[in-house]
Amino acid sequence: MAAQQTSIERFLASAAEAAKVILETVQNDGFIHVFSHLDADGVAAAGVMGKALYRLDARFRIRVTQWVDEKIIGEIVADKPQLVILTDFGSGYLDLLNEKIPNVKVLILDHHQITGILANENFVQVNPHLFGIDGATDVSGSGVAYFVAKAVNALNVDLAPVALVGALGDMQDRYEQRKLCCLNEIIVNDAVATGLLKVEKDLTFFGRETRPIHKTLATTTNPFIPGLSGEEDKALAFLASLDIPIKQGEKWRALRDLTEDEKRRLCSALADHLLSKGLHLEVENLIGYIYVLTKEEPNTALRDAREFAVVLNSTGRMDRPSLGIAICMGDRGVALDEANKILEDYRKNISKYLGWVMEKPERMRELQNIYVIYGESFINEKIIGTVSSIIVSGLANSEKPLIAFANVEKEQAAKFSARTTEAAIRKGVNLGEVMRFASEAHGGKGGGHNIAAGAQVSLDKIEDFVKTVDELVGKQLRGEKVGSDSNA
Ligand SMILES: [Mn+2]
Repeated sequence: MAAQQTSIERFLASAAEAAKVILETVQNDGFIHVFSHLDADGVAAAGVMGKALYRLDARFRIRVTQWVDEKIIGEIVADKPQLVILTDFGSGYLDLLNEKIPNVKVLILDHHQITGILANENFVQVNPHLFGIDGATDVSGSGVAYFVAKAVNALNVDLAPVALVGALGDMQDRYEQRKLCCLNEIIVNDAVATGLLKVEKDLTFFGRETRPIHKTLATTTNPFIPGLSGEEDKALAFLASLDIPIKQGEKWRALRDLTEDEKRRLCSALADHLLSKGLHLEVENLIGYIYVLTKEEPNTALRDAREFAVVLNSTGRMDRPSLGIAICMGDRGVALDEANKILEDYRKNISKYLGWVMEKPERMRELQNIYVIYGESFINEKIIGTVSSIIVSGLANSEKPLIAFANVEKEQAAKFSARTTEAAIRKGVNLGEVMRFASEAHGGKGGGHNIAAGAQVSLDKIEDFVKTVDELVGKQLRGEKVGSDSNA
């Protein structure tokens, strides 16, 4: 899967071209509008671009939204910017951008699948897919922004850790042992070379820096551990049986605090436990690459790049992306305290939603080829993607993708989020295509990656859309192509 050197070189050349546009705009004292996606990767991308522009003493503003539409573009145009920079989205909206802002310089720094044609000399698009590099695994939106920032000024190499946080937020660690590869690996090497990152191999359970070890075990869904996942008391008993103390004095111990010997015992006991449940998982599957931000305080969420990503994601999803951006730009203190509170609220919301979904069977229905969560007016449309990701990782039939929707009353629309597993992708599922074709068939819009995608349709089209998605996934599972690719 590794890209050829030449594609990487061509990608970097296009990043340099975008950097030139930024430098020219700043030289002419142009006003720049940065416009980014609200997930962890988008917030990280906005932070990378924001810091690069700040260092240039540029006049700019940053705005973060969940999607691109006519109304938002109208507001941006009304700001009269000399340059619009879209990060972590844009490639799915080329036609719309061309129609609505044809006469302004636009940079599209994205890694999503490209739809439409770039036929405007004011537009520069930097996207790995243009060079045969997989944007789902090999570089994220913040990574694309990073390569542009680095081409603007080599000093911006210190933003490499933030770019990796974005990649991990987009779950790009899908190579063996959860390694980041290809363009992401170049960023890893930059971060290591500047002394800002240390790469270790360890148990990859989430919460390594901040979460009490029994909670880490109980909240693990990747892999899902029957008898431990979701069961804190059993996780406590499990650790007690291994003579692993859960506290050091008054302080809870996190995974990072365990000795090598304790980790070895934990690993082999987990392997035995999984085997006893009929899951043939090698211990190696529990071990993987850990990305440690060496300049961050130990036992804080920013120290572990995967935990950092969750902090950013929560600020975006809870309508406080400026906090996440400030942290990416180097702010700690008040911004970080505030972000930690937001993270708490975010977690409470997620567990409320998970409980709600599981409470009644009609809230999650199983169709022939997919599962559907009817979030309707209960689940916040900004959080439904996270809820879907958590639920899909615990599904018994992992070849069936999951789609979930929430109603956005003021737009009379339903927002769908679709998630699936590697197993389904190996069988031919591509949710980006499914969401795009199914939504277009019912007057909406959609797209994304093979493993995670989204769409929007009007409220009266929900059932028709769900039916089409079920059919299209069925087609893909049978190895048939979906839709015509006329506008790709
Ligand atoms: Mn992204």
